[in-house]
Amino acid sequence: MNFQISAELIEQHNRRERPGLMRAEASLRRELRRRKLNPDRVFLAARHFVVAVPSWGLAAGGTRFARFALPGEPRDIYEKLEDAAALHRLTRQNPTVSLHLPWDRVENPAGLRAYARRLGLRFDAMNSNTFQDQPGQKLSYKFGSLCHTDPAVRAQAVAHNLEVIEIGKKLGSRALSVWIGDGGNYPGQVHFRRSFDRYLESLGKIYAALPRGWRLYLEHKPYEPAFYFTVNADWGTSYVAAASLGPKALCLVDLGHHLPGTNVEAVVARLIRQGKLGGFHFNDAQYGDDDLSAGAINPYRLFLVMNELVDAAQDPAVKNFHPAFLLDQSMNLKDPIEDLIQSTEALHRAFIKALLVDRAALSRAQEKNDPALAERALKQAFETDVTPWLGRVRLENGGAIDPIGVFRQSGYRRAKIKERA
Ligand SMILES: [Mn+2]
Repeated sequence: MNFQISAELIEQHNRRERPGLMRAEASLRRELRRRKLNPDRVFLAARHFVVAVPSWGLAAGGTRFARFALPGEPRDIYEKLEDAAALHRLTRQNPTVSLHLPWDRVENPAGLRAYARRLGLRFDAMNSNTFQDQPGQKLSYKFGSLCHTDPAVRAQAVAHNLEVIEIGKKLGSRALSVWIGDGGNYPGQVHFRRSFDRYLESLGKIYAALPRGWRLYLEHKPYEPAFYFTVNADWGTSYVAAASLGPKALCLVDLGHHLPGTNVEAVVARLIRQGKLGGFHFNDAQYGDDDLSAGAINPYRLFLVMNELVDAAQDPAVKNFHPAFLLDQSMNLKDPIEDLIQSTEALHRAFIKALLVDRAALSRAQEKNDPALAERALKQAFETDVTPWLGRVRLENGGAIDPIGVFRQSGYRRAKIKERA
């Protein structure tokens, strides 16, 4: 029997933390009533918050420069699910895992699905990988994959995506995320229009193979690995591709995939307006695709994104709005489980704060061209300390009030270092 974090330890911790939490929560509820908000309604919405975990976020990351060994890290997808289950025991907010093929070798999808079910987990979107070569691969992706000039390379990349869909079907997944590194480093290297034609043609074949009820997420990124020109570099390109493919194709917004200064929340609003927002890869960044913990650098930006989502969810005019939430980060320094706890908490915090925005006051200020009062409506919500509800929601759902405290005391990583030696 592999080591697990016990329900007794969580309960023991929660008993100790509970009185202080309840006092803090009562004071938060009083403050919200004073602002004429209904605390019960906000709490109910806050309770249902969940976010999927990326399988690659459970082991040591750091793909750009170097990887440092993480003692006790999972060695295969089964051990990654074991760690995801430990995370979910603590938060009760991470019930699904997103796989990345072929990084995750899935030889027996039915067996893996049963194993996940026993751990209380399900599978989220599948991720294909045609941005690097795999051992034994016939044709190279050095000069591209879905957009390659050679039809044989494109066919190989399409076939990989179809295989990922097939495995995803057996795992109970309902979506495929496609990010490609196709592009070029030098002016003249790639024909802009024709490479995009090839992108659409290849995606069309993948789209045609989507099972009923599936969605195709297109993820854009401005640069890296292609520095001069990237085929799907921005939300506009991504939108054009999704719109020309059809209703099952949607745009995925990775918070780190924007040039410095981009107004990401406005990008989100634009995609919502077009009925094309598929979901998110949440993380934070100082420069580019840094893949840091969500909200680590700029929690206000995260709040402003959540604000757009809450605003859209409450607007009856908005259609086709079911954004998927996935974390996408690469752990280099922190323990991955602690990092994912912190990101989940940062998202939950931003989401609850967005629920506190006085939308009537904000709307009035906007109509009257009153930037001071409009900003105040946002800042009042953002500056409210909703910490008591983070713990309270976890407690209500059977998780830990202080997940990192329990994780440290459990000795989980120490046990895994021994088991996985
Ligand atoms: Mn991503």
